[in-house]
Amino acid sequence: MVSVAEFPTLRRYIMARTGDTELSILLMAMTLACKATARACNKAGIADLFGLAGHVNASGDDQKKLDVLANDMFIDALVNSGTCAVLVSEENEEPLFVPKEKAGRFIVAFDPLDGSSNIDCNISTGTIFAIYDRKTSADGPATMEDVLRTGHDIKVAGYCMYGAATELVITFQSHGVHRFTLDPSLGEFVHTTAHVKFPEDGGKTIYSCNEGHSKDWDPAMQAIVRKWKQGAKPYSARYVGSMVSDVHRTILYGGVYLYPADKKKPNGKLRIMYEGFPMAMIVEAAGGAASCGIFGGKIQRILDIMPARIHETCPVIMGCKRDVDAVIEEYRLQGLPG
Ligand code: P6P
Repeated sequence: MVSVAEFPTLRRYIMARTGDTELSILLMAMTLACKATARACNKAGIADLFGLAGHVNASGDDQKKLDVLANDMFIDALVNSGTCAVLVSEENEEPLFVPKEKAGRFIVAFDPLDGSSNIDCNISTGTIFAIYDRKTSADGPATMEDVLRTGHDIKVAGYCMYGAATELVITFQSHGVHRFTLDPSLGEFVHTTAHVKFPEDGGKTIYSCNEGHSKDWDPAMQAIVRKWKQGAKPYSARYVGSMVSDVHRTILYGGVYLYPADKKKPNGKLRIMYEGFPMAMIVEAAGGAASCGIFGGKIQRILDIMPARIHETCPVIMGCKRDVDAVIEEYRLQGLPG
C-alpha cells in the first residue's frame, strides 16, 4: 500500500520542486482557488450561478456571474497568501498592486474563468495563469516594469480545466509539463502524468479554430486550412470554444489550435499575458511550438513578445511542430515578411 505520506499529490510535488517556501505558498493558494472554482462550476446550475453579471470586462466581454465569483476567489486567495506584489486579471481593467502589508515577491497574470460562455451549457472551461518573480528591488513598491515582460521571464505557467475531471497542468521553467487530477474524495490534486509530451510525429491530424471567422483571415491562413481539408486523409476539425479545453486536447492528442488575426481583430483576440504566454510556455515545454504567425510585421514566437499593455492581444497558432511549421511555411510561401 502506498504510504499516505508518499502519496503523489500536487502539494508534495510543489514542495519538492520549488525549493522556495514563498512560491510553494503561492501555488497552494492558487490550487485552493482552482478547487473552489471547480466546486462553483459544478454547482452553478443549482446555486443560480448561470447567466450574466451585468458588467463588461476590460476586453469588452460580457462578464458571467461565475467570471466575477472566480475572479473574486482568486484575488482573495492570492492577496491573502502574502506572496504577491501585483495581480493582472482578465476581469480587472488595471493591475492590482497588493498593499505593502500583504505584498510578496510574485506577479501573477491570470484568466480566472476562460471560456465561461460555455458554463450555462455545461461545456468545459478553465483557469490560466503565469507567475513571474519581481524584477525591481523588493525594497521599493512593484512597478509596471515588474508586469510588462516577455514570456521568457515566466517562472511557472499552468492551467486548470473544469471538465468531467478537474485537471491541473503546470510547468516550471525547464522542468517539463506535469498533469494532476483532482480526487474530490481527498480534496487533493494527484500526479497522474509526468513529463507530458506531444506525440513524436505530431499526433492526430486535428485543427482547432473558429472557422466562422475564416473569410476575414489573411490568405496564408485560409490556404493552410484549405490544404489540411484536402487529400485522401483530410484533417479533423475540433473546436470547443474554450482555449483551455482546446489546448489541453491539442497537447495530449496532437494537432494545432489557432486563433489567427482577422480583418476585425488584426492583432487576434487572445490576451498575451494570461492566455498566449502561459499556454505558449506549456506547449513549448511539451515539445510543441507557439507562434503568432505575423505580429508586428514579422513572423514572431509568442514568448518573444514584449507586451505594451496588460490586455494586449496577439494571434495564436500553437500545437505540434509539424502543424505550426506548416503555417509558418505558408506565410513564407505567400511572401509575407518573416
Ligand atoms: P470565439 C473564450 O472567450 C476565448 O477567450 C478562448 O477561451 C476561446 O478559444 C475563444 O475565446 C473563443 O472565441 O471567437 O471562437 O467565440
